[in-house]
Amino acid sequence: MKTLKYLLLLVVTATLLVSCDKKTSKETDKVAYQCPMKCEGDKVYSEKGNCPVCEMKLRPTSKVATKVLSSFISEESIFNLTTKWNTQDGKEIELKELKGKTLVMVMIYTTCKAACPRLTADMRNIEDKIPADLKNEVEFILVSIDPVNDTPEKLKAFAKENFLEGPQWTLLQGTESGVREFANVLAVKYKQISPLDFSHSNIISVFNPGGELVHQQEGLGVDNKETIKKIIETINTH
Ligand SMILES: [Cu+2]
Repeated sequence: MKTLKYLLLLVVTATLLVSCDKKTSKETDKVAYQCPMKCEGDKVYSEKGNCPVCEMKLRPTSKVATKVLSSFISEESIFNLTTKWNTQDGKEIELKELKGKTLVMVMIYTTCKAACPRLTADMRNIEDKIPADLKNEVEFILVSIDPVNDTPEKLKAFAKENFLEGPQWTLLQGTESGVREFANVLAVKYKQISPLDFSHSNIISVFNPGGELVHQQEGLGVDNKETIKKIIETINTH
């Protein structure tokens, strides 16, 4: 009888130990959240929330691995535009091939002496400020408003001169109607005023990975804090 009691006690203790063990391993499996700007270095939080320093939404540290992209394209998406474009490397693409990354887009032309060099510098400046671990999630696209003159070769040379080298930079030559259609979506206005000169709006647009417009920055050399914040937010919610 005594032995049976001991045996029972042993079984109960063992069961308790096992369930205790389960609990601890479950807790270590929990997702940790971190500020995308790493305001507090590598500090992690166990709950969702906002960074107490910059107030940006905390993101799961294992986010990249769990990302699943849907094949859905909404009516507002630029991926519905079916015109063809040439990249600076002479590759023919459609906009929907850019799907999956947050897109930062601007319209320029390579012979511009006034605004475009500054707009290009603004793009570089934005790219510079994206945290290193998120750089892979963003693509920077310069669309020429002068598709007659801006051949892939000219775009390639322009990219080199302006330090737009690396896989995150894409320069596009379209067709005249394709460029006009794209400009209308961005509400960018442009007009040819002489063979090599255009007047144009100065707008940098941010699209989510589904190709929907989420933010625009207007002007030259403007404060890009809002734009950076929007880009990071977009990455973290997709
Ligand atoms: Cu210009």
